[in-house]
Amino acid sequence: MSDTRIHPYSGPAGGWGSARSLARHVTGRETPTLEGVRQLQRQNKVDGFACVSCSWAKPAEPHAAEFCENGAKATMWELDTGRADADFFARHTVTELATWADYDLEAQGRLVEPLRFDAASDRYVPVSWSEAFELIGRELRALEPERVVFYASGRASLETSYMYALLARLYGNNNLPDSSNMCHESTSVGLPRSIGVPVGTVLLEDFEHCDCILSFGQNVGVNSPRMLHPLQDAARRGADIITFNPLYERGWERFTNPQEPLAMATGASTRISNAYFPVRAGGDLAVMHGIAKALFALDDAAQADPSRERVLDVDFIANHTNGFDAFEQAVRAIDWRDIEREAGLSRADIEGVAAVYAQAKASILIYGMGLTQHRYGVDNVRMICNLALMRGNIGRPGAGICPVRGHSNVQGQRTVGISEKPELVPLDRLEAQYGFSAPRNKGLDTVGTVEGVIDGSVHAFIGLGGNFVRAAPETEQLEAHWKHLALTVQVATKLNRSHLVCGRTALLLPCLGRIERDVQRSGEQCVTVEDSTTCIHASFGTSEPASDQLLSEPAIVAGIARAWKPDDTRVPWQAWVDDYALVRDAIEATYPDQFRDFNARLHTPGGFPRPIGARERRWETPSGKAEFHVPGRLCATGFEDAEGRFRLLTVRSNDQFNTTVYGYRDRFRGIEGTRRVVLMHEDDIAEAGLTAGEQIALVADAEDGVERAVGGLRVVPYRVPRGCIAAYYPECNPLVPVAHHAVDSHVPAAKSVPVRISRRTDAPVPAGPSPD
Ligand SMILES: Nc1nc2c(c(=O)[nH]1)N[C@H]1C(S)=C(S)[C@@H](COP(=O)(O)OP(=O)(O)OC[C@H]3O[C@@H](n4cnc5c(=O)[nH]c(N)nc54)[C@H](O)[C@@H]3O)O[C@H]1N2
Ligand SMILES: Nc1nc2c(c(=O)[nH]1)N[C@H]1C(S)=C(S)[C@@H](COP(=O)(O)OP(=O)(O)OC[C@H]3O[C@@H](n4cnc5c(=O)[nH]c(N)nc54)[C@H](O)[C@@H]3O)O[C@H]1N2
Ligand SMILES: [Mo]
Repeated sequence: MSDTRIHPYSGPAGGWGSARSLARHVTGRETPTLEGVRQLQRQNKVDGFACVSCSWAKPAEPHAAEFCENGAKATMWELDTGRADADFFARHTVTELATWADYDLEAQGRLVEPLRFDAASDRYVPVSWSEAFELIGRELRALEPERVVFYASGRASLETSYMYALLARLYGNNNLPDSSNMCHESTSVGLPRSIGVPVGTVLLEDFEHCDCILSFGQNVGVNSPRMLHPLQDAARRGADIITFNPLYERGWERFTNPQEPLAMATGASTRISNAYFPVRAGGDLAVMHGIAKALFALDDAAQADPSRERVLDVDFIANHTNGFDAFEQAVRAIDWRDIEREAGLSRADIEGVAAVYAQAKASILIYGMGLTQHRYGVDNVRMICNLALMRGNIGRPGAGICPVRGHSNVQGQRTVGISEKPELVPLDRLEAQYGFSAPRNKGLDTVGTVEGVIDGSVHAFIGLGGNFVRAAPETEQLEAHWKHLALTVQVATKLNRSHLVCGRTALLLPCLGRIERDVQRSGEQCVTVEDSTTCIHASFGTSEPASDQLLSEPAIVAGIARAWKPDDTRVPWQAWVDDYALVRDAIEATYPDQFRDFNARLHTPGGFPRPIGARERRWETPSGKAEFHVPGRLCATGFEDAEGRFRLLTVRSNDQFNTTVYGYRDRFRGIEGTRRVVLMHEDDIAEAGLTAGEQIALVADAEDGVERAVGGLRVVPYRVPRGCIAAYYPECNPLVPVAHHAVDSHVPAAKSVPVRISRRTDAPVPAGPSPD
């Protein structure tokens, strides 16, 4: 392709760049322009739909346009006028489609009728819904329950998710991995151990009261752009915002609010971070230990001078926490030289951050995949908690921990029972409610599923959305073994790679998207989602469905359940499909404290918050206190540095939602026309004897005898710490060994994958425009 362009981007996040990028999507082929624009006005409004992109909080008083560039792209993508219909599938074999790029697959448009894979013709062919359900029911009855996996991507509503989890348990397993297993599971494991809750503690209003924000490993301008509004307000109030990220991500640098005409006209932008530190990938543990160490030193100095206030919140530590002494000893014993080396930052810089944090009255600590997707991602999360606990920054206005979640209802799915961990689900209550004995053994998570497919112990996979094969690690082996599955069922809106690796019986079931009108027997339905700040919102779709053959996700889950056990009366599946309010009543019965008066409170502007113990300084840990934790290490990668070994961080472009590639314009990073790049420090390029623009391969540096390589990547000089390189997800997933995952949480360690650079030319090259 000749239109590859690689050049630095100097604009802010937001601003005209986002307006132009959006205009392209509003006018693109895939877009029903008027309908798209009409729907955008309903996005994230009280009587509208909850955006299908990220899970950032939806304010009680929304902006006139409460959406961002990427939320708008997601809306347009779902309201696509293109159709991947029976004709399309008649024209292309599955083998051919499997060579297409992610972009080209989804760009065909919406899936519009149920399909079955026909091995003889190597094609997807239409099938009726009743036949599809019957096929699935027959297979499920024949399979051993332990061998079947029920995956969920984090978009499905609370109603669907509750039904789906119940189906898996009635069927007989807790094999309920979800996208969270590749994402914030380090949060779900780390936070309960430290502060007794699996979710963040801040509410949107806390941003109005904080005077300091520390952010680690999150890309706000791309992945949660609406969050730039509270950040901009905080910055304008004079709050200190300090960012740690190996890459200079534009959203944390500066922002022009597209909703402010004057700023748009003058090009004025607000600086977001007043200090930005390019930490080494995996170096945050060192940074946070350094901040803690500096806080101890500042506190020592304050103690020596009676006129000064203590830096540590000693009352809070005494009354609310456990394990402080061991933590203090461990931190004081660490040598600054080790901290500087591992962080790749200077002591003076880290002390400067500590001084700001020490003076702040209320601080928010934000983080994302840059902390969770590491071998020691759980330690990262718990170290964030340590910093908050030292200064009592939990459970008071303007302060708290803010993990920025991914999919628009990924947090909510966990809340209503999608979990492979039976101890996190009120099984006794489910048993009483539905008269069955729930399986008690631990189910498979994402890593367990990948391993199980490869070793043959998993026989069937049902996917409620998502693109598991593409999103998971160990791509090549996974795909090779996937074909041996007895049954694969994919519930989806658009065609993706996972649909093209078929089990012996393979079904592709098209569903309504959240923006579409969902009419059932009792009338128009709404669904609910939980945002990053634990607020629950109703979502009403009003757009005309892409096809009259689409079923809603609740109807598909119920259809599978009833086909598996036609005479079962334990669950009123049909009544639930007829009226989703009845599912909400059932959710409330299972979780009475979390979902009190669920149906009545749906319409609360800004959503209604679930009760979160840590917010009230109630610590639901075994000790009844918040726990300090000693990680015992300064580096989160889990591997040693070695000559020629790089830490590969896999990143998202500004033109994608996970494996959904909207286009080839990563505006903020100045990379256009291709995704086949590897971003490298210029000294590393020189030292490796490479030249900018050259195409190379990356090979995984794992000593398990498995060969993993990705080729055809163009070397791009980039501002990234030495020894770290960045490249796109999902193209680089073949490089991630399944065993390279976070301890305890099993999140694939996608932000520090050990790789080497190779000149071999036989490595598989990702589909999509080449960088020549
Ligand atoms: N438009 C859009 N929105 C999205 C998504 C999308 O793909 N597109 N995905 C959604 C989902 S499911 C999720 S989980 C979230 C993901 O949102 P994020 O949490 O922002 O995830 P990433 O973009 O993978 O990477 C986060 C950042 O971590 C940095 N980083 C990498 N390694 C390290 C490290 O060791 N330390 C530090 N401090 N930083 C590091 C990277 O440079 C990057 O800026 O966004 C959600 N929202
Ligand atoms: N190397 C590397 N790997 C990663 C990551 C990384 O940063 N680096 N990030 C990880 C993270 S954070 C996540 S969350 C996972 C994402 O993993 P997944 O959630 O499995 O993947 P998505 O790309 O979000 O799924 C996209 C597909 O969802 C379907 N879809 C869209 N809307 C709907 C809907 O309303 N209903 C249904 N049923 N289907 C729908 C469409 O068919 C679309 O093709 O990837 C993980 N993998
Ligand atoms: Mo995610």
